[in-house]
Amino acid sequence: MGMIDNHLPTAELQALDAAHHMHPFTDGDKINAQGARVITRADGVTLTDSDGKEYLDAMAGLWCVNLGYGRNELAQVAAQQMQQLPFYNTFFMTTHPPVVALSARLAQLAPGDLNHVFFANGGSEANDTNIRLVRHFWASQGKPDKKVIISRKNAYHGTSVGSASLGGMTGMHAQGGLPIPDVTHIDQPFWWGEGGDSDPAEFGLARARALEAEIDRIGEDKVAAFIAEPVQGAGGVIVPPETYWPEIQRICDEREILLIADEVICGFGRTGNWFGSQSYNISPDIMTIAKGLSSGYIPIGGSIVSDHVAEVINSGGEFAHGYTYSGHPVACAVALENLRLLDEEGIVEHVGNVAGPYLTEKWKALEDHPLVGEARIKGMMAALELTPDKASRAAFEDKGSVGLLCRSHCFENGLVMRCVGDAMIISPPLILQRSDIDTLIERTVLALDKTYDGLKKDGLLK
Ligand code: PXG
Repeated sequence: MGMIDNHLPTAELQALDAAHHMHPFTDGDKINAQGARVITRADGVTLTDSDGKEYLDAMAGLWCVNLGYGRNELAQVAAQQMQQLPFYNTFFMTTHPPVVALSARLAQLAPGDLNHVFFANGGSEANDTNIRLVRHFWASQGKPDKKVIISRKNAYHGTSVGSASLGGMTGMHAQGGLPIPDVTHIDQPFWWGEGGDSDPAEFGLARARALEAEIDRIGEDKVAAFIAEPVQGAGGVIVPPETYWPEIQRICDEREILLIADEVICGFGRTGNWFGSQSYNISPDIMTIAKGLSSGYIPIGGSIVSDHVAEVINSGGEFAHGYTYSGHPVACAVALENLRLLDEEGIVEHVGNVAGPYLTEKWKALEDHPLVGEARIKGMMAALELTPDKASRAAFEDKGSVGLLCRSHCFENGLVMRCVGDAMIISPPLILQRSDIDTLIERTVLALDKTYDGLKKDGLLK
């Protein structure tokens, strides 16, 4: 019924896609010449393409399908909500049951006094909300100059003009004249790539103290907030040294600035707790959420804010901000059902106590492979740094090419794994079972072996 099941042949789909569809973060000429991979269905942790080939999806879509594919409960809830109330807005003194229920549930799940939710359609929009929220928060207390937001180099916070400015990716800033004014970026806690001779603990402290130095440089009376992902995702699954977050928290406690934890990837079980902030003992004033909130089944995101922030914003008159689809009833109903399933099926505990530890053991063992310099993992997000020389933590000369090569071997082997430069990245559905993890590791090793053999043949290794 209405499903695009008997689709056009692959080549025709590719030709139409090339003619009419512009892809995000893609070289247009390249994809149009090569033809896009067409994914037609998915179930559990497995994707199927238009030629019937199956892949283990070790990226959970785009870091989001936490619950795995094919959960009919979510489809049913969406259909019911569409029949009962497909849309109504939450502007103009109005609300509806799904947005009320989801807000209350998120307040329950979120740590500390994070009890109030402002909804968006994804992470970028939510971070745009945060920019306006934190600046308005200080301005409405008579501090309009307190508007600088400190972020980090190589952070990812979205692609709208505001959220991409918060992000620290120079390639993105170069397109479109970013960042917007009053956003600055400090160095990231990336020991493998930038730690030099220091030990990781010492390096973590130093990189945290860069925040203190930046606040002093700008002047505390001009800084509104610091934003960071508990574990950087798109930047390459950068798991910070254990010393990093306690020191950041100390600085945020001592200084009069707000702390925004961007939980778009880390939230909803990914790190073994409901939120990455809990895994690192962080007490944010605002959390950005999206992705796993609905397991990617429908677009929804938001900002969960503390009692104090909400109090100030609420007492400041009208906050002139919001999206047509803020708190969309169908999206809220689906998210609520997703949270119910994550909870009732013990999936966060499964990550913390079963799948996470098992994957960690297997992933860490990949450090024995001649191509792998470091295997990093937190819960169910992980990276492998590929290197031509482990001892010196050297990078490949043609940066990024080895990662791409390894990624193409993964596709051949029926494994979807992403590369960030020459780091291989996974962020699988949280429902992964032991046997799935064994398959994932087997296919990873096969791809690493093929990559290694190819490099050796070409004389690119020491
Ligand atoms: N914050 C974080 C931490 C994210 O990872 C966003 C905000 C933006 O969310 P939306 O829903 O607006 O996309 C993200 C998104 C990648 C990749 O290639 C990562 C993201 C999005 C697209 C690609 O790793 N993360």
